[in-house]
Amino acid sequence: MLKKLLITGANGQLGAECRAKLKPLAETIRLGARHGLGEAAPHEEIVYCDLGDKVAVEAMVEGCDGIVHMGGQAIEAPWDTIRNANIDGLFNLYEGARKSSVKPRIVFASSNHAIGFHRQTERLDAKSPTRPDGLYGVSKVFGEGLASMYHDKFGIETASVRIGSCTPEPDNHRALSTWLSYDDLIRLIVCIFNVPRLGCPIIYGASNNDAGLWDNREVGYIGWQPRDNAEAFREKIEASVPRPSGDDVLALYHGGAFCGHDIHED
Ligand code: 15L
Repeated sequence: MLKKLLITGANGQLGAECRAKLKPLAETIRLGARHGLGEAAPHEEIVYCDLGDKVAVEAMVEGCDGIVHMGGQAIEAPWDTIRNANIDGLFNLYEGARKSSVKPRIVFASSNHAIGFHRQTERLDAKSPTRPDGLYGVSKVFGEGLASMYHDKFGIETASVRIGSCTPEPDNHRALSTWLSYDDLIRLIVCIFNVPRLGCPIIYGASNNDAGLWDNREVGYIGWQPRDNAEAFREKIEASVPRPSGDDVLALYHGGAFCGHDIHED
């Protein structure tokens, strides 16, 4: 059992899910966000900080033997926003980990948008080249690189999870391939903290979807077996969501709509 698990972005959709379900993993859960965490339960500590604030982030990380980093900018945005949260913010987090009195194991919420410009006709694994589909995707590639460097140089273990579409249920045709159920996400995080030697793997965060595009055989040693399958929602989606045409980015690329976004200026 972990002594202290930090969940960043704990007020976000996935952070809140982790807050609700990861209690059995640690004696104490430290929750980080800029605002909106409500009352702390007896096993919780609340820390408000901006990821761009180095001193505050290092203090937040100190003493945590596990980190689930869900914080940061989660969709495409102007560069300043991405740089503060996902570039400077992630560097601050890893510097906190390097300087901490305990070496944490980290789950980094990377994204499918690190490989978003690969065509959906290709199946990808951890060795496939990155192919980001926007500034947000580039920041996730940066994060994976940072994790790799802190592993090689300082022995800090990170699982970079390229999360697909993590929602209560898949809600469009692309998500029939990219969906990750909340329960499979939680099961994955538990496996990441329980495996004796983690290393620094890339893991595709998708459920056991019949229409899946990603191959996780390289990380079989983690013992994660996703159980949910987006196929159960196919009929509902076919009946309620128009199918994108074959030349629509939604149907062409792993990253879907993100591939069609322009650079966001302020
Ligand atoms: C992501 O990385 C986003 O954080 C999320 O909002 C979804 O857009 C998801 O990817 C997706 O590709 O469905």
